[in-house]
Amino acid sequence: MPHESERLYAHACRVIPGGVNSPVRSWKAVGEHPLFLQRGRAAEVVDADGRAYLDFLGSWGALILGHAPPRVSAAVGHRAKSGTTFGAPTAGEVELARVLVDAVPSLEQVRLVSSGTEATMSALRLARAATGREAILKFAGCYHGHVDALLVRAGSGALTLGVPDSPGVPPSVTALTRTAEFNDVEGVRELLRARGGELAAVIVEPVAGNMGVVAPAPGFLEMLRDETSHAGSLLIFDEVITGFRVAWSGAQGRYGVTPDLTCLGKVIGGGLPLAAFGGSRALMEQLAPTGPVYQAGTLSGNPLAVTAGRTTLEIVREQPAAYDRLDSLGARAEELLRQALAAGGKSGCVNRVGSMLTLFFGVDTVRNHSEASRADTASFARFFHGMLAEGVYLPPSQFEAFFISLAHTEADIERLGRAARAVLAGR
Ligand code: HOZ
Repeated sequence: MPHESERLYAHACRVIPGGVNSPVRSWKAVGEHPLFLQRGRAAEVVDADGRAYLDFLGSWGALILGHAPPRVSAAVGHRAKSGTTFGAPTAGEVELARVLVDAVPSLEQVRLVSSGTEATMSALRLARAATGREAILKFAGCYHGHVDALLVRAGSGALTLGVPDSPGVPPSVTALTRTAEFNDVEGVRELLRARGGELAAVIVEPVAGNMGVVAPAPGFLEMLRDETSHAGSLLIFDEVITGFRVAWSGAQGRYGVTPDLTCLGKVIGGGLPLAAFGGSRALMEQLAPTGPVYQAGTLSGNPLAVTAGRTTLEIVREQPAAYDRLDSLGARAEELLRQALAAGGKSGCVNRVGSMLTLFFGVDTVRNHSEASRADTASFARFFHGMLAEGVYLPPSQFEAFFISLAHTEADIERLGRAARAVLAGR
């Protein structure tokens, strides 16, 4: 392990549990200790020992423009000079809210918060208040942040680290959480017809990103929309990853299915802590102060985060065919990774939606959590370290997504393919 990262990690472990502030970044799923990163520019990151890597983690999907886009950095720097937080409304929040409402079909109003976890937690509270019901349904392998009620058969770190139900989450809280299999169109239809009347909400990542990438099966999202409408429960799309990632209008625009409530995060913060949840005016006005449903935050709508988010979205909007470009870079990456698997004589498959993709080892298809959990995590771990040695930085778990940004070039994608081919051929 590089010297400086090792030194920092040893020091970190004394003052931070496991040396990290979020478990998946500990590399527990792939072995060895994490690299400490010190800077990034466009598609490249540099570790604490000065080694450069081509980055496909992109801060877990937050960096649609890559690292440190000069206009975003300048805008944040400028904003910081005139105050970083007031705990009072600022004009920028309204402008960002306007962009979100205009872009995302389900939104008439949004409330800004600081993390995806806050967004899903608040959306659930609102759904329960609005319907007067308590139970909710989520899908195995979908991850919605570390909200107590949603840490049931969850993806991401909960899946990677083998702790689907965390100690400290009272059984009485999760007793209200029902689970079903992602993409099981007929099974879930039946369940919703029988039990939908008990549910305040069905929450789903419209493209699963936390058991690795899994696209919705044809008809799955449409079925959820129809059946929740009949049952009088709310459909919540967790678009923390997919919002402004798989289309300007999110997965709901890409697939043409409009939920009642939407959670956003990652891209909309332009690399700073910012998230949002929203829906119709009638629902959102049930929140305090217009309504009785309490939700609040000292740093909600933080001026720095709002500036980073607004500037990022402005730049994306100015780029002609930004999402076509992300799609075509993604398609080429998918093709090259498939070829690398075949050339290396390895079994596996590549799942992709736009610029988010996962290379699963040892399985031919992954359509849900049980198929994802059969993936060969040891092969992934070897691949991860092999790629690192080739100068390519991937998410440190089989059950996460590679993210491509607008800073990646065609040459970067070819380099990803060459590295994968070299690693999988065992060179
Ligand atoms: N929730 C992220 C994985 N899907 C991990 C965040 C982090 O470790 O930074």
